[in-house]
Amino acid sequence: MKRRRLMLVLALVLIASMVLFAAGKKEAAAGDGYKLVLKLSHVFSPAEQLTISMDEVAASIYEKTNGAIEIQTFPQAQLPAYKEGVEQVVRGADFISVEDPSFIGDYVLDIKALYAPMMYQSFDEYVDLVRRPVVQDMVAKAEAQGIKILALDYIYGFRNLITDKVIRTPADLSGMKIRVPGTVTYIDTLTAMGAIATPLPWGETLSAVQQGVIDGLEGSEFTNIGTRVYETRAKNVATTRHILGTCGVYISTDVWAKIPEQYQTIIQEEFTKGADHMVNLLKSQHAGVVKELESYGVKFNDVDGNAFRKALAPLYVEKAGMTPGVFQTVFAELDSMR
Ligand code: X3X
Repeated sequence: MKRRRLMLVLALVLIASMVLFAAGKKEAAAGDGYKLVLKLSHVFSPAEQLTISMDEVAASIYEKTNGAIEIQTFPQAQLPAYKEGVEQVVRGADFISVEDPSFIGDYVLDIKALYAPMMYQSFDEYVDLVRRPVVQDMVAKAEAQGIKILALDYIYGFRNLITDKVIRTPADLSGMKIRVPGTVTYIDTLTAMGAIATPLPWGETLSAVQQGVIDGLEGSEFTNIGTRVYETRAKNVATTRHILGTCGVYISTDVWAKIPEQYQTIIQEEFTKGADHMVNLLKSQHAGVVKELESYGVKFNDVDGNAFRKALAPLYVEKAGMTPGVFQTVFAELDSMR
């Protein structure tokens, strides 16, 4: 008798907890009526992992917030991108800009010590560094400028020279017009390397190569394969690895502050997970992408790394407005990893 009574009580407790859980779920599903639509803009093409990752993160956030946070993604600069995209964030639009950190350099000068040439030997070093105090200080400075940084490590690969002739030394670049994204970091880097840095939006780049307006560009193997650079006359890749191509994810601090905390947590977690997934995926894919590019006639060659490092040395000096010693701090952190 006693046993039966115990079983009955247990069954009742189980039913009650299921009812409460369902009610709670329903409440979460119905939510509090909060709804926010954010437009996310970047310049990458549909076949590139950055685009795929942004779509995956947006879908996951939508699902985990029961539709409360809807991120509409716009690739290939369909919406304001590059500098103009970051300006939308600073203006407080319901907008997420996904650009490399050099586009934040106008607001946080110290970023020039993070997104600088020939700093990193691996993806992992950069992923580790962005979690260290010296970079978190930069993140805090960005927030003071109205830019909430949700991620910095959507890495799309080391950028190499992609040209119509073999490049091994800075002298080989003399007189060559090499396309770069339009920030001081890229312009200064390719100029120091010996080229005529030629800023162009990505959308105009491949036609400019084909028409001979420029002699080449610089980008990663993932860019090369994802946007079919290999179909142009620029079939020589000089493995300078001069910049680690990576994107950050930026939203207005004012917009961020209005988002309920439980949704902020989901958004942050999903963008963090998305970057981690993309880094691991691209690390595993790189060798195969190189082989595929070679099968399309792309030729890779080594370069005189010391000559390029010597040419780039003047760039590691703090410019006016940067925190004194910030380069040394970054170098010390990187040395501690090696
Ligand atoms: O701000 C994001 C990066 O600077 C984009 O670099 P870019 O303009 O060389 O484009 C890379 C391509 O993969 C885009 O499809």
